[in-house]
Amino acid sequence: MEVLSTFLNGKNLESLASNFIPYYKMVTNTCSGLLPEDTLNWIQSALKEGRLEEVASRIQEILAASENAPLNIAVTGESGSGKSTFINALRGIGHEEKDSANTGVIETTMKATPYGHPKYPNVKLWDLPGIGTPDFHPETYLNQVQFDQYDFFIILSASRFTANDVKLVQEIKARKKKFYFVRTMVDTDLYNERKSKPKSFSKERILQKVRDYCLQNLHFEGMSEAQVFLVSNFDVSDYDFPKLEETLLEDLPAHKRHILLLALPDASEAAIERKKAALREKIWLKALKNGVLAAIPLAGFIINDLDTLDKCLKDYRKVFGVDDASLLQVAQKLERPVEEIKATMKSLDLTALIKEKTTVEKLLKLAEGFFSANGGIQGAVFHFGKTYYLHLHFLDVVADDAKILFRKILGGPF
Ligand SMILES: Nc1nc2c(ncn2[C@@H]2O[C@H](COP(=O)(O)OP(=O)(O)O)[C@@H](O)[C@H]2O)c(=O)[nH]1
Ligand SMILES: [Mg+2]
Repeated sequence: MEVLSTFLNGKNLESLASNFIPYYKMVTNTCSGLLPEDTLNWIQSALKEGRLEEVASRIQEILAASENAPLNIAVTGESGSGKSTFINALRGIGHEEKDSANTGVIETTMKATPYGHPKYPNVKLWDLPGIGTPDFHPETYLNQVQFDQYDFFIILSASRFTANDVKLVQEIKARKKKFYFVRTMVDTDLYNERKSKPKSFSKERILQKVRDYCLQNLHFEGMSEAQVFLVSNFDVSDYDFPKLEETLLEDLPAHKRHILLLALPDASEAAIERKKAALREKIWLKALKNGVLAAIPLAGFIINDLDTLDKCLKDYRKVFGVDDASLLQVAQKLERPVEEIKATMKSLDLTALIKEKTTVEKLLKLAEGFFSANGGIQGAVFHFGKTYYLHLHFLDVVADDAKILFRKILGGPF
């Protein structure tokens, strides 16, 4: 923030330019960041040369692209491998909800069916037809499902991967697309082993056995170097589900990573932290954009009225699944009154959040400290700083609520 305040007060482009990259790196130190290296360098020299309008519109473009990026995920595998259930799990919706992918039905169609993410409709999961027939031709199949529209492929199996799976993957590889092998239903493997051999049962050993078996099989079919993720579609916080999410995120380009990161279910504290870091970067970029614009005479300034703050808080609550509708769903799932859950949340009451004496005092102190450095606080600059901190404060409170809710879902106390 200091970098912005020095600039706003002294309009010192030289210092803004030289501080820009180190500050950006600091803000994004826990996430990988939306701005690629060449963009960072471009912004730095544009700032130095005072091309502020260009900087503002470039940042705006990048923010918009990250919010509107289309992401198409292909999910394939034999009928019964858990495709529909996996898709519902990634969309974070129950299998009995409306718009959920129908699970447990035998496939009859050869068409790919898209399922939009309920909160981020640009993110689409495609239920691809099974590939179980013996005379499977990967080339025809990929053309039929219009392979080029997908960002990557996920190949599911509930037992072992077949020659057809490998044939398909080799074709996907030849077309320079990414693929991931996912072995579903490991909860069933564990359950069965525990039933049949209760004395010698070891979770780790069974999982290792399943993994080795899958890898051996892939090897046998000609896939020597592969990774297999072991998951249960009924428990996305466990087994390799979190690792699968990490890997998908790592492999995507920055603007697509952002939208997937927001769309993934809040199924671990790490996932919640990831979202928080990504949003913190966005708040900083928006502040920088608005700060830069503020230096241009007559440019619009950041709006700080109650309606806008209310909308912003509501948006954060939605992103982290602590909005009214989500809380009601969780309450029903846990069979608890929704009021009881709401009573433990701090992000529900905007007025209280803003009025909270300590918070406001803290904000004012921070803002004053930063903004008085160069003598005198301009009204607009002060406002700007306060809004920036309020946004960060909202983000913290909402993310904390999300963690509280997550622990309750795992069975924590009320
Ligand atoms: N225990 C367990 N059952 C699963 C899992 N994934 C799917 N199922 C069940 O397996 C059956 C087939 O799943 P479905 O998603 O319809 O498979 P699809 O034909 O590939 O779409 C359904 O009864 C699901 O409830 C899983 O990870 N664990
Ligand atoms: Mg299905």
